[in-house]
Amino acid sequence: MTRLTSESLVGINKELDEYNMELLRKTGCTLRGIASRAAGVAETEVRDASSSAPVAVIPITSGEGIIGHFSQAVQSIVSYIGFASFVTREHDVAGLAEGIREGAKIVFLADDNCFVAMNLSHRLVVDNAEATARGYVAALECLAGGLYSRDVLVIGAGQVGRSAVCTLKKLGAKVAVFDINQAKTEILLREYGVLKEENLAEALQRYAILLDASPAAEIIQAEHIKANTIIAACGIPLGLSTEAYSLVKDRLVHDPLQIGVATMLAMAVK
Ligand code: 2YJ
Repeated sequence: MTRLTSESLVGINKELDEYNMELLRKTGCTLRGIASRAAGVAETEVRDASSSAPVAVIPITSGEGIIGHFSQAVQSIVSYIGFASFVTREHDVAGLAEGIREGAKIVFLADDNCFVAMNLSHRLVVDNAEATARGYVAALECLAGGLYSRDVLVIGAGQVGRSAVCTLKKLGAKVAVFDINQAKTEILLREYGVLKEENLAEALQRYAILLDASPAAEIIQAEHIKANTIIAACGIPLGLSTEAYSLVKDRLVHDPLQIGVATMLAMAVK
């Protein structure tokens, strides 16, 4: 995950209802529905857990430090899914101690390299990269009306892209991967038997179902968008040109944090 900026997070809490409606309109599923599907739990199970698992979000100052609005945005998403939640007043170790003292059963915390949710009762650690991959694959599945035997192009073979490949394979999709670093694609070819695409512009002419997990901007252009193109784009920044975006926006799922965090929570209650 690219380091988020406070500008991209500032309005999240106020816009969750609107975003939820947008997801429902595009995919037929709500944020909680997508997260539950991604985690492999019934939505009722997530709802039931919400009354017994208070959540603390702990601001972490290490490395590049606190990102303005980050903890508040995470907390607002957790709260939107239905869980009692709070941001600790203290940071770092003192924040963790405060969260536990105040009764948190699940904690969220992130530094520059790692973003996790931990269910303290279940001794379970959920990583944001895996949750984001699973969440976006679930969103893509809803957008596509199923992925079994469908051709899917994954762009980017970093942590999220690799995890998305694994999830897509489990769903029976025919997966192709492009990464600017071909050594990374080679590993996925050996591990999962994916198809290796070497020329992105050319590959984009052939695929209609895309999962963009790359941090590159402007890689998807208007000429790549077909009437049936659908895109789940977890990469930041969004990899579409302005024109490509306007052509596909009703068949595109993209956000800075919401699907990843909601899926972390659904995976953490399992
Ligand atoms: O607590 C804070 O405000 C900050 N320490 C949050 C840092 C958020 N971390 C990131 O944006 C990292 N790029 C996350 C990397 C996760 C890799 N899977």
